[in-house]
Amino acid sequence: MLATLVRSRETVDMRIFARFMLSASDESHFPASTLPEVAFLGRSNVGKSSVINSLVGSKIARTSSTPGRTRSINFFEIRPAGLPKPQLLFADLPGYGYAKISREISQDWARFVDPYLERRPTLSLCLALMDANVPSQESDRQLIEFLAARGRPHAIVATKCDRMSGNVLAQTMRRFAQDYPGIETIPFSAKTGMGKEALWAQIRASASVPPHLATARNPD
Ligand SMILES: Nc1nc2c(ncn2[C@@H]2O[C@H](COP(=O)(O)OP(=O)(O)O)[C@@H](O)[C@H]2O)c(=O)[nH]1
Ligand SMILES: [Mg+2]
Repeated sequence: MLATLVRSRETVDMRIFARFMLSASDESHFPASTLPEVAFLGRSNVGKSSVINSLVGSKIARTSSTPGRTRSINFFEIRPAGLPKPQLLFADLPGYGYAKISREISQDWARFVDPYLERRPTLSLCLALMDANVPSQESDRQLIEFLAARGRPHAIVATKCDRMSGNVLAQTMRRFAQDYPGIETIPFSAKTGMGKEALWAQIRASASVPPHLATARNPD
């Protein structure tokens, strides 16, 4: 009896299924607000799509080495294996912060990103991604101020931490704590999987999704 129980625990399917829903460049195209939603924000090339792919364990969000390609909000449905329905949505937002395209981008922001961040009723967590390898950016500070001013729950994901040694990483995390006091900051690497469990825990806590999402592991 016990052996059967143990075996069945071991074979619980922990996979995450993610499905691309739609790409919206206008408020009227946003999907219905029926599930808790997590927004991924940050400068172009910071690693937004890579973080999403790493969390769900498949290449669902398109990554690019050309900055500023995403000019719309890409929505994904997230469903843990064994549950019949999606439990939450991920939203991959357009990047900001590249001078060359900043005017177009800021028009996009005014037209549909600001309204999204201001009014989306089910938005339960905003993840502000910041490259751990580059100094603190004015545009990132502005984003955090924007979110704080609107009372949106937010956390920082420090990306590409595989590029630094343990010492430098510790220093960098102290710098984040100084620059953004009181804001949860998760060191992350899409390459090594560092921070993946911590980020899932944060997402689960904010979205109140079933506990096994937090410990979900994907086959390599
Ligand atoms: N070394 C390293 N490179 C990364 C990591 N995450 C993303 N990148 C690289 O950074 C570039 C931009 O990534 P992408 O996810 O497309 O960024 P986005 O524009 O914010 O969606 C790509 O060349 C990725 O391969 C990471 O954790 N470590
Ligand atoms: Mg992207």
